[in-house]
Amino acid sequence: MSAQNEPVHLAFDALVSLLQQIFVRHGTSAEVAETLALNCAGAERDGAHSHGVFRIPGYVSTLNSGWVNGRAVPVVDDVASGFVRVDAGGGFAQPALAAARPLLVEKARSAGIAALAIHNSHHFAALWPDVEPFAEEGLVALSVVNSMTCVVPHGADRPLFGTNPIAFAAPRADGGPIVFDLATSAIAHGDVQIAARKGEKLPAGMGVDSLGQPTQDPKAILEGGALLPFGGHKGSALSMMVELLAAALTGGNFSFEFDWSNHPGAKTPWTGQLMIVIDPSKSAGQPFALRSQELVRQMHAAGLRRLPGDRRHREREKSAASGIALDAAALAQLRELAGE
Ligand code: NDP
Ligand code: PYC
Repeated sequence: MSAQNEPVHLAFDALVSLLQQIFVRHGTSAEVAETLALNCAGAERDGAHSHGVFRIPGYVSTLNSGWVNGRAVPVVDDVASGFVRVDAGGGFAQPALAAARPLLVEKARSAGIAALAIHNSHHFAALWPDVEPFAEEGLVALSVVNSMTCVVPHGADRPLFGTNPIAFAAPRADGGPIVFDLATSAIAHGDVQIAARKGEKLPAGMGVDSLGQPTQDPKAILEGGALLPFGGHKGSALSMMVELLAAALTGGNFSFEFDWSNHPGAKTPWTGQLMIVIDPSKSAGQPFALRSQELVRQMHAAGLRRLPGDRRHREREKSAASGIALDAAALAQLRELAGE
């Protein structure tokens, strides 16, 4: 390994503060910088590399392009007993979620279920950080967000859908919440970019080239090609559902509806996000957290070694013990972007 790429270990707080500096320097408010820095550093800490510091140059080029409003103040609307709407003002989705969160939780706890519809928002991050905290306070949360056209619907000829992730979190009695977060494309766009950068081939079945022919070359996918949904018609149906819930239901753009061509450097999809939060204390029978624990127990008894989220939490523990490992070149780039 070259000295340039030797890992440097950084404390979580140090990484957050470096990222905050970058966001503020490139035009966000202090509040937005804090929210995005915590999100991105949390992804890096958990080994969610496709949405960790790898994304920072994309955030910066987007902010510099004027495509996103880094100082937007979200407007929260209490529209019904179980429904909250937020206009993110052309800013990021995470500050909009933060602004609406107290009202959303209050509604979920009183009605048993509540939905949050965010529109006019940009989501450029992993989705699990949006749902996991709800489960940590005993609630069940499901969220979907759409992105940018790069996925060919199953049976179609050209890309239309985004990579459209679905994230879910539920409490359990004995241990951290059960969390999964997955793109409905066969692979996240971020991972294709990382493979292209490393010169690695992709597994078969992830995407097609500009002629619609199957390819394992990430560059062919990025340069005029497209991704496929995971699981054929099944993933495609889920991706369609995400477009409906995250865009049609919220008032946001479908993945194919925005045009960023006048903003060179823009990378963040301008779409929408839906969050559904359920208070399981309203359900019948044994407490939900005991039932979810029983399910996990049976899965382990059936031979399962790895639950979704296990790898991330192991990475989190490693980062807490020895710091977040960044390669020296990536850290140097962050310092430069921070103006250090
Ligand atoms: P992965 O395929 O890596 O993982 C999907 C889920 O499956 C995770 O919860 C993961 O847990 C779990 N998992 C993976 N392998 C196993 C296994 N062998 N056994 C059990 N569980 C497993 O994620 P994707 O590539 O689909 O998505 C990556 C990220 O990209 C997500 O965070 C997603 O939100 C983000 N994304 C964001 C978009 C946006 O518009 N903002 C668009 C598309 C994607 P673990 O994490 O513990 O490995
Ligand atoms: O990795 O597919 C992706 C993605 C799209 C927008 C943010 N991440």
